[in-house]
Amino acid sequence: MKTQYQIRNIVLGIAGLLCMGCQSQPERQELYVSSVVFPDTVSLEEKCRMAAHVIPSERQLAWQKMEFTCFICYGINTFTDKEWGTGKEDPQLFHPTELDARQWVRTAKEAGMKMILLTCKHHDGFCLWPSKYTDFSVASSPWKGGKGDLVREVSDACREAGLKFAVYLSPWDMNHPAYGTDAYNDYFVHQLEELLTQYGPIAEVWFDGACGEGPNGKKQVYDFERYYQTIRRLQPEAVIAVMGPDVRWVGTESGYGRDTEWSVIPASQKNLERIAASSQQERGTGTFVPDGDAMEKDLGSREKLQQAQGVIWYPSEVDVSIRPGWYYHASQDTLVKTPQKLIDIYYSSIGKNSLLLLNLPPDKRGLIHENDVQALQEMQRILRETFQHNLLTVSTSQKEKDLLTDSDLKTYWKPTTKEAVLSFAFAEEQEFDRLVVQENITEGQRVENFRLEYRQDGKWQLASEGTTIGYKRILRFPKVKAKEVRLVIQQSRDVPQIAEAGLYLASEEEAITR
Ligand code: FUL
Repeated sequence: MKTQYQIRNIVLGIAGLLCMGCQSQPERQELYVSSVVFPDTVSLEEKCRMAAHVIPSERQLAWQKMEFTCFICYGINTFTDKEWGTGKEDPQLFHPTELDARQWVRTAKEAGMKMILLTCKHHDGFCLWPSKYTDFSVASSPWKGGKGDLVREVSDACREAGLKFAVYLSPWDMNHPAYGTDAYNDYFVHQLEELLTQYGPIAEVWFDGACGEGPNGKKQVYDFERYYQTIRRLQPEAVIAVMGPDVRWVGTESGYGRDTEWSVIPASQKNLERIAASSQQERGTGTFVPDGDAMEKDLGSREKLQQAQGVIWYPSEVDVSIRPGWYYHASQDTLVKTPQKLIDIYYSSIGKNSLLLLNLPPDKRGLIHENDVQALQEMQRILRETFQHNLLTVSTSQKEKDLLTDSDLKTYWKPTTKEAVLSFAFAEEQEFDRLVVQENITEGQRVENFRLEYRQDGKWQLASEGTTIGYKRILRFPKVKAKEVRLVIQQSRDVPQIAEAGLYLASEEEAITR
């Protein structure tokens, strides 16, 4: 197995031209799209170097760049006031009176979210579109006289507003009589086919990890490989999340990601075999079925690499609800997360190399409740104020400033060694308490330890420090005032490529300092 590399040798001649900090000689580098299997005898240093050259697939990169996305949990549970249904509900219960998908999309868009993921079918099996393959759907409900199609309304509203659309289809189905038999896998694939062919481009397909019993008391063996093939065939640009090969569940529903978050993590022997077998058509991602413990604190450290026989690009998604529950409950109207809490979550997810998938559950009317809208608007207003002015744009370090503040991952600062110092000077003292930094992940994730220092009384002082950076890392620290600052890369798996950086002074309304 270990002889089959998914290596793409790429001559990065142009890299030297793109970046003023780079070595000027064209450099030959190996990049491994999505995964690499380590050779039999290889040192830890070499494993680290190889892991630092694993890069995301195009679909994973496009997904990561969205940063902030919206989850909509809506369905029969909304009307029964439950979190999980039974599959025995009367479809007549589904009866929104003022449903407005455009209000959902507007709310998400104004908050800066780039995609909406809709629970097209939850564990109860009730479908929000009129599926040909079951009556347990909106077609049997009084909503729009049984003529409604919520998947259509949400996907149309997304397209109109320029947001991406994504589908959550629960493999667990408490309603379908075939659940627990092979015939259910056919049913599930048929439903996927409906969703993936009738509603335009799909950016993400989300498979929940929950797997319980169906109506006949049996559990289902899901044919994930067949599901993945169906998605790749019909929507090749869609990432497959959670119980899928492209996007990893962060391991908690709290909204708080890891301080050290590697997008490159070891793959099990079984998955390495699958990857090796599927490398031709799928660059290694076609049949990777998640099987590790997503909740472990450490997933990708050097210690983990030491044990590993191969690694995969498998970035983290943080899913969390704006309320205690995933579904709307009137009793939780006063328990909507505050703007400050949402901002804390923002820093702890997007600010820690994860994508944030924030759930906004519409109510029985079919609207996102006023309290939720208000909390979200406030969150966005405060964050906008914090990040309106990148102080590095007024630094006198012209070369670095141009590379690091152009919002382009592919122009980056690259030193000649793994440990390096990036300095900035200001004409006058500046006050700041937030650092944003991004690696050029199009050539891999590399940084293992870094510090932000500022000069005071002729001495360098620590402002803050972190471990991984990855796509994006934001550090919060008590306000400092200085004319000189420097980013010190203390440890890296290969020569780092710092694509973007920013120093900011937080809005006082964040009311959080660390
Ligand atoms: C969980 C489910 O069981 C919840 O109901 C919800 O859908 C959440 C996003 O994932 O596994």
